[in-house]
Amino acid sequence: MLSLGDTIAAAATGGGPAGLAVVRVSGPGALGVADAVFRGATALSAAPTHTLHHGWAVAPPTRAGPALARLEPSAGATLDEVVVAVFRAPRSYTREDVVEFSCHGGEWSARRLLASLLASGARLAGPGEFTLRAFLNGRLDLAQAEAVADVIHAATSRAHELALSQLKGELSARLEAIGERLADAVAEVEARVDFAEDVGGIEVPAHVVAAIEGVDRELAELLAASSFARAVREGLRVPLVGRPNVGKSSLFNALVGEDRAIVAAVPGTTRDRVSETIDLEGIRVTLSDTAGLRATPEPVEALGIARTERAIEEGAAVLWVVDGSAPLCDEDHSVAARLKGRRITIALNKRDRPGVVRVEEAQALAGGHAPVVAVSATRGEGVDELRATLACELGLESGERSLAVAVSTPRHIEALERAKEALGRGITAARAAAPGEIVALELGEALRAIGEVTGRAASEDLLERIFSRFCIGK
Ligand SMILES: Nc1nc2c(ncn2[C@@H]2O[C@H](COP(=O)(O)OP(=O)(O)OP(=O)(O)O)[C@@H](O)[C@H]2O)c(=O)[nH]1
Ligand SMILES: [Mg+2]
Repeated sequence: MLSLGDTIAAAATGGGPAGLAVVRVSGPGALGVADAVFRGATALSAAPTHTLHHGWAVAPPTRAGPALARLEPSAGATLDEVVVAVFRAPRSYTREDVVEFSCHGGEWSARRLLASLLASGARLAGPGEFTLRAFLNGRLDLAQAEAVADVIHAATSRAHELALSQLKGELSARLEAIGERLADAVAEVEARVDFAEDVGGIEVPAHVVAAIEGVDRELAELLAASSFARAVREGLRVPLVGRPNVGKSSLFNALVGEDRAIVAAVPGTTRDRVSETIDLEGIRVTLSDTAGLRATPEPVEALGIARTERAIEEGAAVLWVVDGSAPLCDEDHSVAARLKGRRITIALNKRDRPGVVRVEEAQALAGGHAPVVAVSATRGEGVDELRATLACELGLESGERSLAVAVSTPRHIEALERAKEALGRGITAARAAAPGEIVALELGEALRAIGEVTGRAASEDLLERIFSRFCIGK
């Protein structure tokens, strides 16, 4: 997969109807391949970098056998009117020669253009291969390359902000700085070890231990902020739960602002889980309406309830809907038992009717700590306040929290946790006056783990795993 010698091509845009589509070619043969299909005022191979050329794309002489050739446009047939951008190495996305064809969007133009470029000698790019080349050629480091996919997939403003900051290299710069300090510490310890070889090992001096502890604190800070950053990147799941007929589906519809779930006066209406995404403080929260929790002999309802239980397990928190207009019953208490240990926000519903359940009572039901918001799902009253309370309970309310340098990817979090563990062992060893060799060994491991994030220490295997998750054309 890590071949750089050949020329790759792929559509960089999706296939739907659109004004434009872009087909990208990269590699040493990019200009030649492009010239085989481009008819304009100048040959692209004679064009300077960063120039635009207008012309026509035409089918090249086909290399396919006669059977295939019949299906393809004959040589010289016009494919589309195009604008071509030329980027010469190293001033391009991949640092190779790159040619980008802008053709008309829709089903056919890009597809035929790509087929023609492949027939002229390009190879179809693998998933993420343009970005992989940008990484291998040193234009981006690994964390930045991964941010490309995050920018593309960002579904909220904050997820986008986070991805852009990583793309700009802010996380990388911080980790490089941390890595350098650690490398200095390793070098100092190793120098002393070498010097003292004959004496039989040395202890690590106090100022080096202090430096290592400083790095450890920085990693701790990054990791502490990572769960919020991860929520920003991936979104959170919150199921609406409660006994049947309390108004879960009604409240779900009110929260998503759409009549998505079926509402009926019959208890046990909802069986399948219905999910919808809302934007809460710039973070994607997937709400799901679930089957009301109760003991039931009905097999289909029981299947629905099993799904509810799974949703409770998977959720970052639960929104517990309680009917405030009817006395609490055994079913409410068994719901309470099932929600033990979960983060809960209570919606005390049907506040348009005479209240029977007091706020304190509802709170006591959930163990005393959960916030309670009185709402009327059918009238849409209290729903904004409920949204705000839920955001607060999920720890999302801090609009000012900086995402400038944040670790949000599970791979990065895992690597930095490993780095921190190794550092912890190194610090313990240093404090216990263990020989410098042992401390250096642990520090080296921490350094390697940090290097996995930026790609300084990335194996081919790791790269394959990362880039195979990209789509073709990126
Ligand atoms: N007065 C009043 N009625 C409500 C309110 N919310 C829901 N209801 C009524 O309560 C009944 C049940 O509502 P649903 O939203 O289907 O309740 P559910 O919790 O999803 O019920 P299951 O799916 O059976 O578990 C319906 O008749 C709703 O119109 C409310 O805020 N005020
Ligand atoms: Mg329902």
